[in-house]
Amino acid sequence: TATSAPASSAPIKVNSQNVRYSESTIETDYFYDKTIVSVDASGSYSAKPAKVHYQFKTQSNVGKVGLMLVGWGGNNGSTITASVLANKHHITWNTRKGVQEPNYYGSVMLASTVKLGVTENGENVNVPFHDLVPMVNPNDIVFGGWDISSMKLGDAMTRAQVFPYDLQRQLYDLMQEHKPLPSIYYPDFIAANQKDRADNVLSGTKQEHLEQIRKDIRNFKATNSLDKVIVLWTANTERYADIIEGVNDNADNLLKSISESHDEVSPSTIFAVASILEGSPFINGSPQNTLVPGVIDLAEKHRSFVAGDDFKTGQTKIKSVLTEFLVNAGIKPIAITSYNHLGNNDGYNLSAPAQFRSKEISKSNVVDDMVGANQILYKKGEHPDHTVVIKYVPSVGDSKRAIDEYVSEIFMGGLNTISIYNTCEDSLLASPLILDLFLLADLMSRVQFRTSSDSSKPITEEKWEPFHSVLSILSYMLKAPVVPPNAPVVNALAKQRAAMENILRAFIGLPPNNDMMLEHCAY
Ligand code: NAI
Ligand code: DG6
Repeated sequence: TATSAPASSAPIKVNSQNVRYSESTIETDYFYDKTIVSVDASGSYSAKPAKVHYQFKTQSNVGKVGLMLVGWGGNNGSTITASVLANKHHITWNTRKGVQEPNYYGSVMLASTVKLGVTENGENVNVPFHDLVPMVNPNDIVFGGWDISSMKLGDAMTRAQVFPYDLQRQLYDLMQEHKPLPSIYYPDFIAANQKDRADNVLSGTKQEHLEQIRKDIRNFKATNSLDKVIVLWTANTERYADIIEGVNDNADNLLKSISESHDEVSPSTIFAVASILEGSPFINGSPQNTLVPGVIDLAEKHRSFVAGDDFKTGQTKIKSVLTEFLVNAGIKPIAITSYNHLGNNDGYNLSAPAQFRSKEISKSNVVDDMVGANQILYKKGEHPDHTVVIKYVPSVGDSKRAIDEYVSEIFMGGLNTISIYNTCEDSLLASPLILDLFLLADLMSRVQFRTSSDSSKPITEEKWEPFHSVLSILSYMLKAPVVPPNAPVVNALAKQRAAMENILRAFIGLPPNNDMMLEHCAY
């Protein structure tokens, strides 16, 4: 069958004594450069360059990987499944402008490139991002998942009203072969207006729910002969769970609370716990605090992977670019006012105050790192005014409208106002992020490292370690990145992309990319 595989360059082989290839692994010696700074009593800085020796080992055999979506029958869930099927079967469709080909636009891994290096003549050589290291071909992903709505995926795609009719028509039968598994429904956590959808729900206690979800993951893995399953929450936004001492503050208390069906344990937290216990990476694409301290603690204990929160699609992505530009240009944003309205089921759910509040929180802290890094423009603790408004307007459907105003203080007390109006199909921005999150989570579960604090001495540590359970490398795709304890949160988009790029380069023994272009500085 013809497929629309993501564009690929020739395989990349690194010629270096620091890189060793075997049939199933890529092993590298890597020297991580950093600058250690200390401040003395008089406030003077002392900066000292330092090198840390790492060894990375990447499993190059990707195996067969499944993706289980919670909220499979929603707009994002049905759209990403349909898109991969369209690419896999190379389904084209007629539009008023002509024939449209399927593609993976909007996925950093599948539709963007990175500079691999330069030719002898100093010309840049760019390669597809996903060619840096072995990654799953998206067309090979096996999809599964759960939904509180029993609708089969063909009908769910029709309900979503995202794709044009000619594409829906061709995908319908393929999609209709899939039906979401029954899911966990605690009405207190999502908007009351979702009640009519909930016709596919598990009965029983929270402990029984946990066991059923674990069983579903195991069955899915066995039935499809998978090497790994990744679970991703793209179900409705829940209200925040209260963090209560003795309830969800550590792993043991959380497991006990589940066994007692405690009210503050949300459906998404049960999915996270089930995934951790099954060794499946879990990603939270919604804003609520699914990854309560007890979940992080459990993931650390099981050396399982988690990431979150909330897909970063349009408005916030622009915010994390524009604010970085303004602040790094020495311009001081003093007010960021963001409105958006949308008419899909996500918007309907967010029209309830508790669910809106979760989204308001995840959308509100997205410029903190940029503001906090410039002590010339902002005093300690000072922030621009930041307002977030979301309204439900059914008639616009999935076509979200975002309106933003940035007011900044410029030279000598002047003011600069930038206004942005952005229209986009919400699910077509979010769905490719699901692939990026999946691809990177899978990759990170195939990498191990060991290190020494003194690069002048050989690494004596025998044992290979996985990365920390909280995958902050996924931050580029997430509005409110959860990071390992004590790690700083980075929201600035360019930094997040550079981190992804340079970490992947490290896995194949290449230095971080920079644009110094020293090869062009001589006459
Ligand atoms: P949607 O409302 O179309 O789909 C959500 C699906 O989840 C529905 O089919 C619903 O029946 C199901 N569901 C609700 N509770 C469930 C549970 N406990 N278990 C299983 N299924 C459950 O929403 P959409 O547009 O797909 O968005 C999904 C999530 O992604 C929302 O939380 C949204 O805020 C978040 N998000 C979406 C973005 C976008 O651009 N589309 C961007 C950022 C985040
Ligand atoms: C209204 O804000 C609906 C939301 O689910 C957004 O579409 C989503 O959070 C995307 O937000 P942003 O800021 O990344 O465009």
